[in-house]
Amino acid sequence: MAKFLRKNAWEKGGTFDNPDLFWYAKGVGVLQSRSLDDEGSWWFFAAIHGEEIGGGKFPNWNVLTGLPKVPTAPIPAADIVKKFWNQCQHQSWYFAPWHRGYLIALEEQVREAIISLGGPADWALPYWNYLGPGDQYKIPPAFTEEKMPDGSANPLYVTARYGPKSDGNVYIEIPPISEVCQGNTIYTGSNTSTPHPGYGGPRTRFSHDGNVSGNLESNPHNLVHVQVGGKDGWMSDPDSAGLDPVFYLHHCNIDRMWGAWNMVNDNPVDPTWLEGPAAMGEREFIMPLPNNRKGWVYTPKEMTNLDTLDYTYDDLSLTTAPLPQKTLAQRLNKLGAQPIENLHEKNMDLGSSSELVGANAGQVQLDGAGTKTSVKLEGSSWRSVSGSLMKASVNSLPDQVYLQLENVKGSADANILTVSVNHQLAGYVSLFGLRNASDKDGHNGGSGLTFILNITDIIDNLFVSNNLDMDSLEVTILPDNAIPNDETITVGRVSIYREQQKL
Ligand SMILES: [Cu+2]
Repeated sequence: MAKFLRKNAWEKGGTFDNPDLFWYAKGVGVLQSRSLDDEGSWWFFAAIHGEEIGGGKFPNWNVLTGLPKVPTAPIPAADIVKKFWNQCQHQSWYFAPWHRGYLIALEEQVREAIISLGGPADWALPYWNYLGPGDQYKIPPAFTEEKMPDGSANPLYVTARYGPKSDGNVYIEIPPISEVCQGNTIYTGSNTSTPHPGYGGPRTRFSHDGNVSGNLESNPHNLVHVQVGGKDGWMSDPDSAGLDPVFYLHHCNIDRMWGAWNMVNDNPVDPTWLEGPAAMGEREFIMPLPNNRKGWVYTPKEMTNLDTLDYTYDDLSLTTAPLPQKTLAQRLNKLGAQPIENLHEKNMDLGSSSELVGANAGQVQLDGAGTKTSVKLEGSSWRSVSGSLMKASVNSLPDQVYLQLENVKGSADANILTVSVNHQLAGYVSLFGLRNASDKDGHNGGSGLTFILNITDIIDNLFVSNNLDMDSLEVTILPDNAIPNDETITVGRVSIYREQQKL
């Protein structure tokens, strides 16, 4: 039996009548009263996630506006900073396990503070299931009240949280946010329902920022961040996100989704994943605990199974995403392939046989009104796509087709791009992490973010309507929010790939 049960934050209407939220606020208040250089402080924990928002050396957070006031001193000793700060794993197969350990440590710190105030010894971090029914797409009201019920300041209240329209109304838009990622059956790699690089992210080394997000990280995770934060909100940038108390409820839900996914899918067994980057001589995953401020070191292997940890969730059912078998059967039917039977294998791995079938002329700069670019298709490889659709059957699976926005660069994360191909919606991508990924002096050399969208359905529609014989595809990229005059967002190249499938 797990000792601690993480429950839905929207219980009791998401107000302070929910004891999990009431005590979370109280505990956060204690952590916020500690100084920046205290390993058990709110500010120290936010810096563990990331603090390089000013782009130089600390006090980077002095660029932040809004309440509560964020301290920028006293800075801990250099070796402490080096060991703990700027640790979060993004665009990486370590994304889920690193954040699981981070939440466990934060939860222990908050629980210890709650107990010191006479609160419940079994308190656990609640989750915000923005994809749940009813009002749950809205931020729980306890986060938007200026005051606690007794009239004291509410530690969960943050002013720099602006919502999807950047007007202060904080909620999650569904779509673009969805649970589609839960249908991917492969942790690192692709299958018929969701594109590369799999559910959990691409194989990387220690990856404080990177290039391509896995499906869980991409949607819902990245999209929720910029929808909550909005323009200049703390949640919109990984180097300030950990300052907002709602961050941990968002990540608690992401952790719950991973737990639910594990009810039917397996994590990697590759030792480089299980042992983590420290086994390769890189930084270790390390968190200060209340009784161990020097640090608890953990590996993905220790995070892989909820049964071996001391917490669980009141709800680990997530079944809205269609199973890949079902999607493949539907697809074959649509393409006129008969009969569909024996479609029971669980993992339909696409393998690594992908081929470039076209690219646009080169870099494009995004425009607030939408940017159009033409992707020229290469004759022979494009004919392989139509050929595979023509002879589609259970024994000869049709190609998957992907659109790639390569090396997207810019200075602000708070935007979502709507991407269309020949006027059909291809998908949405969030620019969370863009500033970091574009920084030439940053961890990733400034190569930007790359987004991969599965456009197989669009291609199937063109095929079924007899319109696949063409020289180019028209791609439109429309930013959600206006791009200010002093910012530019560029896309290095727009390309299209085909990938063969096998059962
Ligand atoms: Cu996050």
